Amino acid sequence: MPALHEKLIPVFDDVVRRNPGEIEFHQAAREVLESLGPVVAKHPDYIDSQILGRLCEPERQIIFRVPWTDDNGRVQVNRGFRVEFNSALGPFKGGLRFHPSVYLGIVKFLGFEQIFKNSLTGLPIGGGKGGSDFDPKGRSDAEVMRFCQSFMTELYRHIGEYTDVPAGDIGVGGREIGFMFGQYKRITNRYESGVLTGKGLTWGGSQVRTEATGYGTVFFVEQMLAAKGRKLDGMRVVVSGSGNVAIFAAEKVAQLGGTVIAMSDSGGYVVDENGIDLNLVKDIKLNRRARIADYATERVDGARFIDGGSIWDVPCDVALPCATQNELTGADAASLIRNGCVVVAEGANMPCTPEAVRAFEEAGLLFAPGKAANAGGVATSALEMQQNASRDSWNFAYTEERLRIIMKDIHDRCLGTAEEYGAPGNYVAGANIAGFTRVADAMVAFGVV
Ligand code: NDP
Ligand code: 2IT
Repeated sequence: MPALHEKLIPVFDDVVRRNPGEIEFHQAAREVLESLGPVVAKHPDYIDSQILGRLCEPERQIIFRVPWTDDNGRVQVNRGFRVEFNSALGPFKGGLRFHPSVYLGIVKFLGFEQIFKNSLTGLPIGGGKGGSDFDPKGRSDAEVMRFCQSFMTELYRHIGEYTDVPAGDIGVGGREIGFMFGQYKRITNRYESGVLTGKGLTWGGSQVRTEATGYGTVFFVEQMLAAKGRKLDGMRVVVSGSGNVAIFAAEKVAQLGGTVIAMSDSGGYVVDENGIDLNLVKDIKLNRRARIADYATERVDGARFIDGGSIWDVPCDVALPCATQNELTGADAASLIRNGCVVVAEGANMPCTPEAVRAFEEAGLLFAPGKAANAGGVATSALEMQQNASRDSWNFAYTEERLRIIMKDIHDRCLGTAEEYGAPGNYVAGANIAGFTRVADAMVAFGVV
């Protein structure tokens, strides 16, 4: 592991001591702290005022019981979380994840990342995250509705358009946001559109929010390539996952002339050298909520499904990990490098292990961390809040252009900051430092709160 600045060692030790067993949170905190050596060397006041110590401690953590009844009349009990990490720049903002692997350490890692990501967007949003260990797989719409209603029956008292604004993440899409908004509206007797983002287009949602994370990641890649005088046109792209982020990343790649040759889900991956048929993926994953394995059986001409294995063994020019944390290991990175990959951009949150990121840096690949590359989703959520606040709605083309400009600004801010702090071309350093300083300066201004 790269060394930490001596002033940051106690900060990291405290994170480990105070949050035992929360390994994903330790990993996310360490990644940010490793970048901040040059910042604390230049600004000792950040250490004196304990900005780092305060940043690593959530403002508020809520854990609650979520009881609900399944279709067989049996009572089920899940655990709900909301970690309100930092509100220096605006209301807590970040998604809700429903997945059996969710526990406090996952929610905290995601909430911590969200602080810096949201700061990077330049928009007025703080950082938070929530979710549940509820597994939506195989559940009927009625079961998902009852779960969401029970979840919101507790969560509603903690959120609000000026307080905390949740959205989707793994396992939470338009259907779940609808059930939760309906319950919030009923309990509070208020049509408070700005309390959740990712809403349906007829009831306060924004154009482009569904597409925003994936599209934004590809806009970011476009900028990285442009900085090297290259284009996505003609490149072969591998996208892991086949959920919200993956599907719309793949769609934008195709629009810009690239060819997506492989996608995956938790059961394995499909390779289609002719270019993945996205309409089929959308039908399988979004409409039928089925498995990516079905792609190979339904599209017979040349597509193959690999059960297990690693999607990163498929040779490509561009790799977009868009599924989940730590899905791309050091060994996967070695295989991408060996096969001549030139760009890796994280559509998911922390999908590359620290070993993988180090390997990319050593090999001189272009690597974009999630807090920069996938910030388009939350940025468009902030645009949704803006439209809700002004009771307005913008058209698709205008909103997409706003997203494109935001991603270019984030890209340029990362490169400019990396240069300023002596790490030219290092998007990890640029994203962490630029994200951090904006939050830190607001915290300094507020005094010890
Ligand atoms: P979805 O639930 O829509 O899709 C998740 C995809 O990843 C599915 O294909 C799923 O496979 C796969 N996946 C999930 N968990 C695992 C796992 N443990 N192992 C292997 N595959 C897995 O989620 P999103 O597309 O919204 O989220 C994907 C990533 O992007 C997450 O890291 C999320 O935090 C991040 N993100 C999402 C944003 C958003 O706006 N939605 C914004 C920024 C980042 P299966 O169908 O088999 O479960
Ligand atoms: O990780 C993320 O940025 C998200 N899941 C989106 C959060 C949001 O509030 O839109």
